[in-house]
Amino acid sequence: MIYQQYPLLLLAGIMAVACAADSSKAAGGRHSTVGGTATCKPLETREPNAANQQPAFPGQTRACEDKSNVAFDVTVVARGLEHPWSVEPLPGGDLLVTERPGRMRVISAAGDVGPPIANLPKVEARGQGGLLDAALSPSFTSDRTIYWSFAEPRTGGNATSVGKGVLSQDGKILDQVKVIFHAMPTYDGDKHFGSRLAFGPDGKLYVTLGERSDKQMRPQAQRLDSDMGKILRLNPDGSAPDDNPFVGQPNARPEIWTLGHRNVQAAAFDPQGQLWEVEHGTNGGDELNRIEKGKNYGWPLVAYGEEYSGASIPGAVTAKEGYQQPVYYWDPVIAPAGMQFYTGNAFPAWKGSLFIGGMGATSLVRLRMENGRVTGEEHLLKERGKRIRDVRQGARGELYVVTDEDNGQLWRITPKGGK
Ligand SMILES: [Ca+2]
Ligand SMILES: [Ca+2]
Repeated sequence: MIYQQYPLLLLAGIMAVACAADSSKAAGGRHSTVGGTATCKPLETREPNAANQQPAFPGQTRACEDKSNVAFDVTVVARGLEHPWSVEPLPGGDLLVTERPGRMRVISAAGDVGPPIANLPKVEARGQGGLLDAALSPSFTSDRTIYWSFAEPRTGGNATSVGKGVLSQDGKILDQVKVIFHAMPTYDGDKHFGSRLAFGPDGKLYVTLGERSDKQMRPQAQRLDSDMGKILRLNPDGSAPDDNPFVGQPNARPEIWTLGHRNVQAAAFDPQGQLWEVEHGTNGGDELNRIEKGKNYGWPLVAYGEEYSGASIPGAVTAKEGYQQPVYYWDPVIAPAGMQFYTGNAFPAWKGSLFIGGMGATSLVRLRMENGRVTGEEHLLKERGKRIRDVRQGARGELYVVTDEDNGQLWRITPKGGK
Protein backbone atom coordinates (compact mmCIF):
# COMPACT_ATOMS: atom_id res chain seq x y z
CA MET A 1 0.00 0.00 0.00
CA ILE A 2 1.36 3.42 -0.97
CA TYR A 3 0.68 6.16 1.51
CA GLN A 4 0.09 9.71 0.48
CA GLN A 5 2.81 12.09 1.36
CA TYR A 6 2.18 15.34 3.08
CA PRO A 7 1.97 17.79 0.15
CA LEU A 8 -1.21 16.01 -0.85
CA LEU A 9 -2.83 17.41 2.24
CA LEU A 10 -4.49 19.98 -0.01
CA LEU A 11 -6.72 17.18 -1.20
CA ALA A 12 -7.92 16.59 2.30
CA GLY A 13 -10.77 19.06 2.04
CA ILE A 14 -12.64 16.74 -0.28
CA MET A 15 -11.85 13.62 1.72
CA ALA A 16 -13.90 11.97 4.41
CA VAL A 17 -11.31 13.02 6.95
CA ALA A 18 -11.94 16.70 6.29
CA CYS A 19 -11.83 17.44 9.99
CA ALA A 20 -8.28 16.17 10.27
CA ALA A 21 -5.77 18.46 11.84
CA ASP A 22 -2.73 19.72 10.01
CA SER A 23 -0.24 18.65 12.61
CA SER A 24 2.72 20.43 11.10
CA LYS A 25 0.98 23.72 11.79
CA ALA A 26 -0.99 22.61 14.79
CA ALA A 27 1.92 22.00 17.15
CA GLY A 28 1.33 24.46 19.93
CA GLY A 29 -1.24 26.25 17.81
CA ARG A 30 -4.93 26.82 18.34
CA HIS A 31 -6.68 26.12 15.08
CA SER A 32 -5.75 24.58 11.83
CA THR A 33 -7.18 24.71 8.39
CA VAL A 34 -7.37 21.74 6.13
CA GLY A 35 -7.75 22.27 2.42
CA GLY A 36 -8.90 25.80 3.03
CA THR A 37 -12.39 24.63 3.98
CA ALA A 38 -12.81 22.67 7.22
CA THR A 39 -11.43 24.08 10.42
CA CYS A 40 -11.04 22.44 13.75
CA LYS A 41 -9.12 22.66 16.97
CA PRO A 42 -7.02 19.58 17.60
CA LEU A 43 -7.31 18.16 21.09
CA GLU A 44 -3.54 17.87 21.33
CA THR A 45 -1.81 21.24 21.22
CA ARG A 46 1.48 20.52 22.97
CA GLU A 47 4.74 20.34 21.06
CA PRO A 48 5.41 16.86 19.68
CA ASN A 49 8.32 14.94 21.21
CA ALA A 50 9.73 14.10 17.81
CA ALA A 51 10.21 17.30 15.91
CA ASN A 52 10.08 17.31 12.10
CA GLN A 53 8.13 14.07 11.69
CA GLN A 54 5.24 14.10 9.24
CA PRO A 55 2.15 11.89 9.30
CA ALA A 56 1.75 9.60 6.30
CA PHE A 57 -1.78 10.83 5.59
CA PRO A 58 -4.12 13.56 6.84
CA GLY A 59 -5.84 12.73 10.10
CA GLN A 60 -3.21 10.21 11.24
CA THR A 61 -2.48 12.25 14.37
CA ARG A 62 -3.87 15.26 16.30
CA ALA A 63 -7.52 14.74 15.43
CA CYS A 64 -10.06 17.45 16.10
CA GLU A 65 -11.28 17.82 19.64
CA ASP A 66 -14.68 16.13 19.69
CA LYS A 67 -16.74 17.24 22.68
CA SER A 68 -19.57 14.75 23.06
CA ASN A 69 -21.17 16.69 25.97
CA VAL A 70 -22.53 13.44 27.36
CA ALA A 71 -23.77 13.66 30.95
CA PHE A 72 -22.81 10.61 33.01
CA ASP A 73 -22.38 9.41 36.56
CA VAL A 74 -19.28 7.64 37.81
CA THR A 75 -19.86 5.11 40.60
CA VAL A 76 -16.87 3.79 42.51
CA VAL A 77 -17.85 0.11 42.65
CA ALA A 78 -14.75 -1.03 44.54
CA ARG A 79 -11.59 0.39 46.09
CA GLY A 80 -8.42 -1.11 47.51
CA LEU A 81 -7.54 -3.15 44.42
CA GLU A 82 -3.78 -3.43 43.93
CA HIS A 83 -2.93 -2.38 40.38
CA PRO A 84 -6.01 -3.91 38.76
CA TRP A 85 -5.15 -4.82 35.16
CA SER A 86 -8.32 -6.22 33.63
CA VAL A 87 -12.05 -5.92 34.18
CA GLU A 88 -14.35 -8.38 32.46
CA PRO A 89 -18.14 -8.15 32.89
CA LEU A 90 -19.70 -11.54 33.72
CA PRO A 91 -23.21 -12.58 32.72
CA GLY A 92 -25.59 -11.41 35.44
CA GLY A 93 -23.69 -8.23 36.29
CA ASP A 94 -20.72 -9.40 38.35
CA LEU A 95 -17.24 -8.38 37.29
CA LEU A 96 -14.06 -10.43 37.00
CA VAL A 97 -11.05 -8.31 37.95
CA THR A 98 -7.35 -9.16 37.87
CA GLU A 99 -4.73 -7.51 40.07
CA ARG A 100 -1.16 -7.44 38.81
CA PRO A 101 0.46 -9.02 41.93
CA GLY A 102 -1.35 -12.26 41.04
CA ARG A 103 -4.92 -12.13 42.27
CA MET A 104 -8.20 -12.53 40.43
CA ARG A 105 -11.55 -11.80 42.07
CA VAL A 106 -15.23 -11.59 41.37
CA ILE A 107 -16.75 -8.26 42.40
CA SER A 108 -20.52 -7.98 42.54
CA ALA A 109 -22.41 -5.16 40.83
CA ALA A 110 -23.10 -3.83 44.32
CA GLY A 111 -19.40 -3.72 45.10
CA ASP A 112 -18.93 -6.83 47.26
CA VAL A 113 -15.30 -7.80 46.67
CA GLY A 114 -14.85 -11.57 46.58
CA PRO A 115 -11.78 -13.39 47.89
CA PRO A 116 -8.78 -14.10 45.64
CA ILE A 117 -9.80 -16.98 43.37
CA ALA A 118 -7.93 -20.14 44.35
CA ASN A 119 -5.64 -22.25 42.12
CA LEU A 120 -4.17 -19.48 40.00
CA PRO A 121 -0.60 -20.37 38.93
CA LYS A 122 2.26 -18.29 40.33
CA VAL A 123 3.10 -15.09 38.46
CA GLU A 124 6.29 -13.05 38.13
CA ALA A 125 5.10 -9.87 39.87
CA ARG A 126 8.04 -7.69 39.03
CA GLY A 127 8.27 -4.41 37.09
CA GLN A 128 5.50 -4.53 34.49
CA GLY A 129 5.01 -8.25 35.08
CA GLY A 130 2.36 -10.14 36.97
CA LEU A 131 -1.19 -11.21 36.32
CA LEU A 132 -2.35 -9.33 33.24
CA ASP A 133 -5.51 -9.75 31.14
CA ALA A 134 -8.49 -12.06 31.51
CA ALA A 135 -11.03 -13.07 28.88
CA LEU A 136 -14.18 -15.15 28.98
CA SER A 137 -14.65 -18.17 26.77
CA PRO A 138 -17.12 -17.32 23.96
CA SER A 139 -19.34 -20.00 25.50
CA PHE A 140 -18.77 -18.93 29.12
CA THR A 141 -22.44 -19.23 30.07
CA SER A 142 -22.27 -22.98 29.43
CA ASP A 143 -18.60 -23.84 30.14
CA ARG A 144 -17.62 -21.15 32.73
CA THR A 145 -14.16 -21.18 31.19
CA ILE A 146 -11.85 -18.21 31.54
CA TYR A 147 -8.47 -17.43 30.02
CA TRP A 148 -5.78 -15.19 31.42
CA SER A 149 -2.34 -13.95 30.47
CA PHE A 150 0.50 -13.55 32.93
CA ALA A 151 4.21 -13.07 33.31
CA GLU A 152 5.28 -16.61 34.08
CA PRO A 153 8.35 -17.27 36.24
CA ARG A 154 10.57 -19.78 34.45
CA THR A 155 14.05 -21.22 34.75
CA GLY A 156 16.34 -18.49 33.44
CA GLY A 157 13.77 -15.69 33.55
CA ASN A 158 10.15 -15.21 32.55
CA ALA A 159 7.78 -14.57 29.67
CA THR A 160 4.09 -14.19 28.98
CA SER A 161 1.96 -17.33 29.16
CA VAL A 162 -1.75 -18.01 28.83
CA GLY A 163 -3.76 -20.01 31.37
CA LYS A 164 -7.20 -21.53 31.16
CA GLY A 165 -9.55 -22.80 33.86
CA VAL A 166 -13.15 -23.29 34.86
CA LEU A 167 -14.61 -20.84 37.36
CA SER A 168 -16.64 -22.47 40.13
CA GLN A 169 -20.28 -21.44 40.48
CA ASP A 170 -19.48 -19.48 43.65
CA GLY A 171 -16.65 -17.64 41.85
CA LYS A 172 -14.02 -18.68 44.39
CA ILE A 173 -12.09 -21.52 42.75
CA LEU A 174 -10.59 -22.30 39.35
CA ASP A 175 -10.78 -25.94 38.32
CA GLN A 176 -9.05 -27.81 35.48
CA VAL A 177 -6.32 -25.16 35.45
CA LYS A 178 -3.89 -25.55 32.57
CA VAL A 179 -1.24 -23.26 31.11
CA ILE A 180 -2.05 -23.69 27.43
CA PHE A 181 0.61 -21.49 25.85
CA HIS A 182 4.12 -20.33 26.74
CA ALA A 183 5.47 -17.46 24.64
CA MET A 184 9.12 -17.98 23.71
CA PRO A 185 11.89 -17.22 24.32
CA THR A 186 12.25 -16.97 28.08
CA TYR A 187 14.10 -13.79 29.03
CA ASP A 188 15.26 -12.33 32.32
CA GLY A 189 13.58 -8.93 32.25
CA ASP A 190 10.71 -7.02 33.84
CA LYS A 191 9.21 -5.03 30.95
CA HIS A 192 6.96 -5.27 27.87
CA PHE A 193 4.98 -8.44 28.55
CA GLY A 194 1.95 -7.08 26.67
CA SER A 195 -0.79 -8.29 26.84
CA ARG A 196 -4.46 -8.53 25.97
CA LEU A 197 -6.60 -11.50 25.03
CA ALA A 198 -9.47 -11.27 22.58
CA PHE A 199 -11.63 -13.96 21.02
CA GLY A 200 -12.44 -13.37 17.37
CA PRO A 201 -15.64 -14.22 15.53
CA ASP A 202 -13.62 -17.17 14.18
CA GLY A 203 -13.52 -18.64 17.70
CA LYS A 204 -9.73 -18.17 17.89
CA LEU A 205 -7.90 -16.56 20.79
CA TYR A 206 -5.75 -13.57 19.85
CA VAL A 207 -2.91 -12.78 22.25
CA THR A 208 -0.91 -9.54 22.11
CA LEU A 209 2.67 -9.38 23.33
CA GLY A 210 5.54 -6.96 23.85
CA GLU A 211 9.15 -7.28 22.73
CA ARG A 212 10.65 -7.11 26.26
CA SER A 213 11.95 -3.55 25.79
CA ASP A 214 15.69 -4.02 26.25
CA LYS A 215 17.83 -3.03 23.27
CA GLN A 216 19.07 -6.55 22.60
CA MET A 217 15.47 -7.85 22.53
CA ARG A 218 14.01 -5.24 20.20
CA PRO A 219 15.09 -6.93 16.95
CA GLN A 220 13.02 -9.97 17.95
CA ALA A 221 9.87 -8.00 17.05
CA GLN A 222 10.91 -8.61 13.41
CA ARG A 223 11.96 -12.24 13.81
CA LEU A 224 9.55 -15.05 13.07
CA ASP A 225 11.39 -17.50 15.33
CA SER A 226 10.35 -15.44 18.38
CA ASP A 227 6.94 -14.63 19.87
CA MET A 228 8.20 -11.32 21.19
CA GLY A 229 6.63 -8.21 19.66
CA LYS A 230 3.87 -10.24 17.98
CA ILE A 231 0.15 -10.76 17.93
CA LEU A 232 -0.61 -14.46 18.11
CA ARG A 233 -3.65 -16.46 17.02
CA LEU A 234 -4.35 -19.65 18.95
CA ASN A 235 -6.92 -22.38 19.07
CA PRO A 236 -8.74 -22.40 22.42
CA ASP A 237 -6.50 -25.30 23.52
CA GLY A 238 -3.34 -23.22 22.90
CA SER A 239 -2.28 -24.91 19.66
CA ALA A 240 -1.65 -23.00 16.42
CA PRO A 241 -4.39 -23.05 13.76
CA ASP A 242 -3.35 -24.55 10.42
CA ASP A 243 -4.39 -21.43 8.51
CA ASN A 244 -2.08 -19.04 10.37
CA PRO A 245 0.11 -17.04 7.95
CA PHE A 246 3.54 -18.49 8.75
CA VAL A 247 2.61 -22.14 9.26
CA GLY A 248 5.10 -24.35 7.43
CA GLN A 249 7.67 -21.60 6.93
CA PRO A 250 11.13 -22.70 8.15
CA ASN A 251 12.11 -21.27 11.54
CA ALA A 252 8.80 -19.46 11.92
CA ARG A 253 6.60 -19.95 14.95
CA PRO A 254 3.18 -21.09 13.71
CA GLU A 255 1.16 -19.10 16.27
CA ILE A 256 2.30 -15.72 14.86
CA TRP A 257 -0.46 -13.65 13.24
CA THR A 258 1.31 -10.27 12.85
CA LEU A 259 4.78 -8.92 13.64
CA GLY A 260 6.63 -5.67 14.35
CA HIS A 261 4.87 -4.62 17.56
CA ARG A 262 6.47 -2.88 20.53
CA ASN A 263 4.18 -3.46 23.54
CA VAL A 264 0.51 -4.14 22.92
CA GLN A 265 -1.70 -3.72 25.98
CA ALA A 266 -5.00 -3.04 24.20
CA ALA A 267 -6.88 -5.15 21.67
CA ALA A 268 -10.52 -5.47 20.64
CA PHE A 269 -12.69 -6.60 17.76
CA ASP A 270 -14.98 -4.01 16.22
CA PRO A 271 -18.67 -4.76 15.51
CA GLN A 272 -17.73 -5.89 12.00
CA GLY A 273 -15.34 -8.51 13.40
CA GLN A 274 -12.13 -6.64 12.58
CA LEU A 275 -9.28 -6.79 15.12
CA TRP A 276 -7.67 -3.53 16.25
CA GLU A 277 -4.94 -2.86 18.78
CA VAL A 278 -3.34 0.10 20.51
CA GLU A 279 0.31 -0.23 21.43
CA HIS A 280 2.86 1.65 23.47
CA GLY A 281 5.48 3.43 21.39
CA THR A 282 8.50 5.24 22.70
CA ASN A 283 8.22 8.99 23.29
CA GLY A 284 5.70 10.16 20.73
CA GLY A 285 4.90 6.81 19.15
CA ASP A 286 1.73 5.28 20.61
CA GLU A 287 -0.26 3.69 17.77
CA LEU A 288 -3.74 2.53 16.83
CA ASN A 289 -3.48 -0.30 14.31
CA ARG A 290 -5.94 -2.25 12.21
CA ILE A 291 -4.65 -5.82 12.36
CA GLU A 292 -4.42 -7.82 9.15
CA LYS A 293 -3.17 -11.39 8.82
CA GLY A 294 0.58 -11.74 8.29
CA LYS A 295 1.34 -8.01 8.12
CA ASN A 296 4.42 -6.27 9.53
CA TYR A 297 3.68 -3.25 11.77
CA GLY A 298 7.20 -1.93 11.68
CA TRP A 299 8.80 -1.84 15.11
CA PRO A 300 11.71 -1.13 15.53
CA LEU A 301 12.44 -0.28 11.88
CA VAL A 302 9.44 1.93 11.13
CA ALA A 303 8.06 4.06 13.96
CA TYR A 304 7.02 7.53 14.99
CA GLY A 305 8.55 9.22 18.00
CA GLU A 306 11.97 9.15 19.56
CA GLU A 307 13.87 7.33 22.32
CA TYR A 308 13.12 8.30 25.94
CA SER A 309 16.61 9.87 25.92
CA GLY A 310 15.49 12.25 23.16
CA ALA A 311 17.73 10.56 20.59
CA SER A 312 16.35 9.27 17.31
CA ILE A 313 15.30 5.61 17.19
CA PRO A 314 18.42 4.01 15.66
CA GLY A 315 17.95 3.29 11.97
CA ALA A 316 14.20 3.92 12.04
CA VAL A 317 12.09 5.82 9.54
CA THR A 318 8.43 6.82 9.92
CA ALA A 319 7.19 5.16 6.73
CA LYS A 320 8.44 2.44 4.42
CA GLU A 321 6.93 0.27 1.73
CA GLY A 322 5.96 -3.14 3.07
CA TYR A 323 5.27 -1.93 6.61
CA GLN A 324 1.81 -1.08 7.89
CA GLN A 325 1.16 2.50 8.92
CA PRO A 326 -0.80 3.07 12.12
CA VAL A 327 -4.34 4.31 11.53
CA TYR A 328 -3.57 6.91 14.19
CA TYR A 329 -0.67 7.87 16.45
CA TRP A 330 -0.10 10.04 19.49
CA ASP A 331 2.85 12.38 19.96
CA PRO A 332 3.00 13.08 22.91
CA VAL A 333 1.76 9.69 24.01
CA ILE A 334 -1.29 8.61 26.04
CA ALA A 335 0.33 5.37 27.38
CA PRO A 336 -2.57 3.14 26.34
CA ALA A 337 -4.01 0.00 27.98
CA GLY A 338 -7.38 -1.60 27.35
CA MET A 339 -9.90 -0.76 24.66
CA GLN A 340 -13.55 -1.19 23.77
CA PHE A 341 -15.61 -0.35 20.71
CA TYR A 342 -18.80 1.12 22.11
CA THR A 343 -21.94 -0.61 20.83
CA GLY A 344 -24.38 0.11 23.65
CA ASN A 345 -27.60 2.08 23.74
CA ALA A 346 -27.00 3.78 27.09
CA PHE A 347 -24.92 6.50 25.43
CA PRO A 348 -26.22 7.04 21.88
CA ALA A 349 -23.67 9.82 21.24
CA TRP A 350 -20.85 7.37 21.87
CA LYS A 351 -22.08 4.60 19.60
CA GLY A 352 -19.28 3.55 17.27
CA SER A 353 -16.61 5.31 19.33
CA LEU A 354 -13.46 3.55 20.40
CA PHE A 355 -12.61 3.91 24.10
CA ILE A 356 -9.01 3.43 25.24
CA GLY A 357 -7.57 3.46 28.74
CA GLY A 358 -5.08 6.31 29.08
CA MET A 359 -2.48 5.81 31.77
CA GLY A 360 -0.08 8.61 30.88
CA ALA A 361 -3.06 10.67 29.74
CA THR A 362 -4.79 9.93 33.09
CA SER A 363 -8.09 9.84 31.25
CA LEU A 364 -10.48 7.68 29.30
CA VAL A 365 -9.63 8.39 25.67
CA ARG A 366 -12.52 8.38 23.22
CA LEU A 367 -11.90 8.31 19.48
CA ARG A 368 -14.64 9.06 17.00
CA MET A 369 -14.24 6.54 14.20
CA GLU A 370 -15.57 7.01 10.68
CA ASN A 371 -14.80 4.75 7.71
CA GLY A 372 -11.84 3.22 9.50
CA ARG A 373 -10.26 6.55 10.33
CA VAL A 374 -10.11 8.67 13.47
CA THR A 375 -12.07 11.90 13.05
CA GLY A 376 -12.25 13.18 16.62
CA GLU A 377 -10.68 12.72 20.04
CA GLU A 378 -11.96 13.40 23.55
CA HIS A 379 -10.32 12.78 26.93
CA LEU A 380 -12.92 11.96 29.59
CA LEU A 381 -12.47 11.69 33.39
CA LYS A 382 -9.32 13.79 33.16
CA GLU A 383 -10.28 15.75 36.27
CA ARG A 384 -9.93 12.58 38.35
CA GLY A 385 -6.26 12.26 37.50
CA LYS A 386 -6.10 8.45 37.53
CA ARG A 387 -4.18 6.07 35.27
CA ILE A 388 -6.84 4.07 33.46
CA ARG A 389 -5.71 0.49 32.75
CA ASP A 390 -8.74 -1.13 31.18
CA VAL A 391 -12.19 -0.28 29.83
CA ARG A 392 -15.03 -2.68 29.06
CA GLN A 393 -18.71 -2.41 28.19
CA GLY A 394 -21.39 -4.03 30.37
CA ALA A 395 -24.60 -5.73 29.26
CA ARG A 396 -26.71 -2.57 29.63
CA GLY A 397 -24.30 -0.34 27.74
CA GLU A 398 -22.59 0.92 30.87
CA LEU A 399 -18.80 1.18 30.90
CA TYR A 400 -16.37 -0.17 33.47
CA VAL A 401 -12.84 1.04 34.03
CA VAL A 402 -10.08 0.11 36.46
CA THR A 403 -7.39 2.50 37.67
CA ASP A 404 -3.74 1.49 37.82
CA GLU A 405 -2.85 2.48 41.38
CA ASP A 406 -1.63 0.88 44.62
CA ASN A 407 -5.15 1.61 45.83
CA GLY A 408 -6.83 0.95 42.50
CA GLN A 409 -10.53 1.38 41.87
CA LEU A 410 -13.27 -0.10 39.73
CA TRP A 411 -15.67 2.50 38.29
CA ARG A 412 -19.01 2.16 36.54
CA ILE A 413 -20.07 4.87 34.08
CA THR A 414 -23.82 5.22 33.53
CA PRO A 415 -26.08 7.92 32.04
CA LYS A 416 -26.53 10.81 34.46
CA GLY A 417 -29.45 10.27 36.78
CA GLY A 418 -30.08 6.80 35.34
CA LYS A 419 -30.22 3.51 37.16
CA1 LIG B 1 -9.93 -8.62 29.15
CA1 LIG C 1 3.95 0.46 13.96
